[in-house]
Amino acid sequence: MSAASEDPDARILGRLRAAKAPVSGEELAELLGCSRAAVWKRIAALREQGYEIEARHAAGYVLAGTPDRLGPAELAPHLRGGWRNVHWLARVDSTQRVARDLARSGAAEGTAVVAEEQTAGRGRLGRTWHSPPGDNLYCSIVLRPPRAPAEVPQIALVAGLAVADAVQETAGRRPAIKWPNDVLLDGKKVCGILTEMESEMDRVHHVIAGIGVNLNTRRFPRELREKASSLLLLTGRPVERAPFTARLLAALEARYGRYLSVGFASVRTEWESYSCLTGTEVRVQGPGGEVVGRVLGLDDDGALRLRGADGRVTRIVAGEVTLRGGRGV
Ligand code: BT5
Repeated sequence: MSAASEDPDARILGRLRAAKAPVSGEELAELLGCSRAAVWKRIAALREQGYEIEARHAAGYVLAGTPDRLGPAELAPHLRGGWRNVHWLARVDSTQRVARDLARSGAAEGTAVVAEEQTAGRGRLGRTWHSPPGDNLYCSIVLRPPRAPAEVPQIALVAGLAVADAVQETAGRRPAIKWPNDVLLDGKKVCGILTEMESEMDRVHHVIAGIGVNLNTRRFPRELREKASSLLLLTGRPVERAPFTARLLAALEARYGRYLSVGFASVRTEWESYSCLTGTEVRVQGPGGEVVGRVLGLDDDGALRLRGADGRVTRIVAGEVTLRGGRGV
């Protein structure tokens, strides 16, 4: 799909949206450099996609309603930063797979893939991400950090901070982050982040930051009901998905840019201010076995620091955290 700014449908919709009065077919033809008949065909195609475009006799076209979709025409008016190359798909196995393929064929940093529905949405460690159509955000972004592979886990933390920014701005409430990558509102998981990379020993080819945010889901499958929720369920207000997506991309671009220029220290303090684990007793299931201790915070490089009963401090780089004596989210 072409960049949003070049999309003729986006230009028609942009003109209609900005107009205070009906816009003539002649004016739209001039805008696009095509015939009035070609404009008429495009209008018909937009109606097929769910746009309500009225034709007022002898006056012109009026946009009376837009479908709730994350396509380029809907997203373009909201995008704020430099990342504007957004590929939209109605239905896909996983946006991670599409973004990886784009990255392998040279897609630039900031290229994003957004889908209305995922048929095989992925979590970490082979788990699945519940991705019903139309309600939420499923997004994967290509990043090319000039960093060593060992530093890449920090990017999941940067992404978590960006999601927390966007959730706070939208819900008007402060979310919590559960290390490493869950964003919670009222103790329920509203977002998951999956970062995957392809690299050599000392050089990262690309990182795909995959972000799923439950925006407008009203009903979760039984097995998720206790621990998952959506912004709609928690705030009582539906979320307009296009502005939310634009907000998230802008937040990620800003946070990631600062991380690259200033380093992880720029992320650490703010990340810790969102963390719901600091000071709590946790159990961490990691690649090296189980560790139990009280969470002290993040290390300079993003590792989680725990103090065990014997006073020793352990650094955790990867793993599953559960609250001791309580349930994990
Ligand atoms: C994650 O994994 O939380 C990462 C999820 C990343 C999803 C995005 S969507 C866009 C992109 N494309 C993809 O295919 N993936 C990324 P993890 O920490 O492993 O958590 C997975 C667990 O969360 C599951 O085992 C469920 O228990 C729970 N879960 C599944 N779907 C959920 C949902 N929609 N909301 C909340 N929790 C969910």
